[in-house]
Amino acid sequence: MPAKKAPAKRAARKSAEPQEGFETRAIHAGQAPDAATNAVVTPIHLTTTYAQDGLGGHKGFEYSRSGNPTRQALETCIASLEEGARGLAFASGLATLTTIGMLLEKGDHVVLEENAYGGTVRYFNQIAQRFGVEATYVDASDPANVEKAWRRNTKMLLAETPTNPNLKLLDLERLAKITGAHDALLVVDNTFATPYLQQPLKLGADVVWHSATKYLGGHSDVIAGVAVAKDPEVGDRLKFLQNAAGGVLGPFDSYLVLRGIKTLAVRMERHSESALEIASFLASHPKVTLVNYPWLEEHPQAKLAQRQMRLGGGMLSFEVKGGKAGAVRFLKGPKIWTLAESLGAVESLICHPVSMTHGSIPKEQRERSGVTDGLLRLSVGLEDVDDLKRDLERGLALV
Ligand code: P1T
Repeated sequence: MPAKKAPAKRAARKSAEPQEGFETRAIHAGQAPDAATNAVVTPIHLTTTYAQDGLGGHKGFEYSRSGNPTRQALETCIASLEEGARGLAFASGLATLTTIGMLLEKGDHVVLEENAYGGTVRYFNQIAQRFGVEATYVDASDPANVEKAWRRNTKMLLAETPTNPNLKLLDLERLAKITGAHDALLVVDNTFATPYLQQPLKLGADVVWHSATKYLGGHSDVIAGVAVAKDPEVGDRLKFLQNAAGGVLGPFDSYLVLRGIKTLAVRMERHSESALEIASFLASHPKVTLVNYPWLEEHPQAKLAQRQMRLGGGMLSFEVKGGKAGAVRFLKGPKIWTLAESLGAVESLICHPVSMTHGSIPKEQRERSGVTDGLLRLSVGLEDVDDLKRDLERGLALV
């Protein structure tokens, strides 16, 4: 009957349209001009509450913990960039992780990549354990280690790739086969790569999350986190937890992350270009003993990097002669690079993971995962790359 066929035709035409490109979605997804004023920039809705049209009557928003239009714009945008069913924004990267952790129940077991951000490890070592969730840490770059650690009650595999701070890669397609076979969730921290360089959901992950404090925000001026679920059902469970546990991102901070995301693609191109140049410079320097950067040909997982990522990203780590003493001498040299925690913004930062970002991990666990006393981590910013190299040379001259 014609009346029934017409909608099917329309649907077919619609789905044949190509998806808009990443850069277009970064600028427009969830950010149509404001319905009330036609403002092109998404307004910052500071309201906590919304007028109701009588009992039970509201137009999508009732209280800003449950939903806020500025936060919703960010959540829609990040869901589009990661190509998942639902995006959610939280007060920090770790608030995102703890909310994802609430998908677990007492008696559950998780497997974690051992070379992960120190705060992720601390959460499972010191908090989740108190609620009856046990964690086993493995080198997940070899999927056989994940299989070995698997138990009857394992419900989640937490991956981070590239890892912080050793820039190790995990093969997400292979890990997704393992979690798929066991009906468990593959959760990926995509902070270092960003959706511009890597899309874990397309490689089989169930949930992807970020410290949006880093590249998504991009300017060292906001603490934030986001998660995207591939599947609407998992998205609904996370949405419930976001509201019930309450670690939401505020409207002004949501605006800052939205604004950062608009330039994500061009920033990641330049971060990656400069980081590759700096990694090559360090790799050929006589005072440097190790460089970890996935886009270097000599990186042991260079092939996987090229399959899984678009470019190498802006993070690298390295060691100089003399171990920790050498690193301490090096740190006295640079003037442009700032010694500071965090990463992923316009300015270049150096970090000594053992005394900063990974200080809360027990020494033995830290060393097993390659976080040595002499390791230095660089977040390559957007300054002139020749200035950055000259500045590193100032430190290397002191080693
Ligand atoms: O700091 P917060 O927004 O809560 O995000 C935590 C976090 C999660 N995942 C990764 C990969 C991270 O690097 C971080 C935070 N990292 C630093 C502060 C740092 O200097 O490594």
